[in-house]
Amino acid sequence: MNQATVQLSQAQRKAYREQGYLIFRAAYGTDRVQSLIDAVERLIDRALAGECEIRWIDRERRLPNRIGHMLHPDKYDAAFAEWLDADIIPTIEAILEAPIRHSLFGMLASGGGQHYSTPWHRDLCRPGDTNEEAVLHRELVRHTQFNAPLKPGDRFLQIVPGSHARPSTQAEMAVYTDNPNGNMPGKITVELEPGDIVYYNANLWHRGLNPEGVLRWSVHTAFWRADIPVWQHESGQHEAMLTPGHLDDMPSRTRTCIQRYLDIYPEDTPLNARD
Ligand SMILES: O=C(O)CCC(=O)C(=O)O
Repeated sequence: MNQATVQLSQAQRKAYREQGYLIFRAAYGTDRVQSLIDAVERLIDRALAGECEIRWIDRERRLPNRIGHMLHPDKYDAAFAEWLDADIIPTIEAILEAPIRHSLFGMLASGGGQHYSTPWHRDLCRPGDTNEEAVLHRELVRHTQFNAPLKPGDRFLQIVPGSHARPSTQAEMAVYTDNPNGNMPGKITVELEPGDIVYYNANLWHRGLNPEGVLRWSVHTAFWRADIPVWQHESGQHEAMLTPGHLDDMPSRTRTCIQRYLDIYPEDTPLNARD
């Protein structure tokens, strides 16, 4: 599938605004999933050969830890960009109803029986802060992030649907401050298989939980509307992206998204999205 444009239904638009997430089942085929797995395997080969650096859960067993910046020259693979061009960018432009720019592109990885969990959090605001509601409102449809699993049985992302659009409740604040790895009221577990993808607002209360360290490879990526200047948490990529020739070979939508990141890179210190 190479989609020039994607149209969301009214129901999908409403669900994304109100619930803060959208799941697409079998959004692309097994060939695409395999091409991404092959690309990660090539990345692992390069890391083992000392051509790029990644963190490991177990190097001998080819088990990488979370990998960041997979569109930078040392980790780039054409398969990543071809997927973004064909399947991802048109869908995100439909969700955000606007042209978009690159933000982050990496992979969540677990395995080898190593416990993995992140505490409950919202990425782009300070829970309980006086500006929490204003920031949540500002970020309703300016960005999205996604998890796209490459391995079966991805049951590791937990979210509280609808929480991106309202201040934190007292019960949520109690979990956040007293027991951030505990049970969050209203949580659901997002159940995905390879080819499925969940797009979600980064201000949903969410966490990753894989206590048994089951094998997980899930591409985890963010995009912003093209007119939003680069924030502190996504800054520092311009030098890598400006490596001579790097953008030239990329397919056009991906190259354009990265060029927009470069074009809107602030001259002064980038702002913190939580302010
Ligand atoms: O493991 C996950 O799915 C969640 C990751 C996450 O919350 C994060 O990187 O901010």
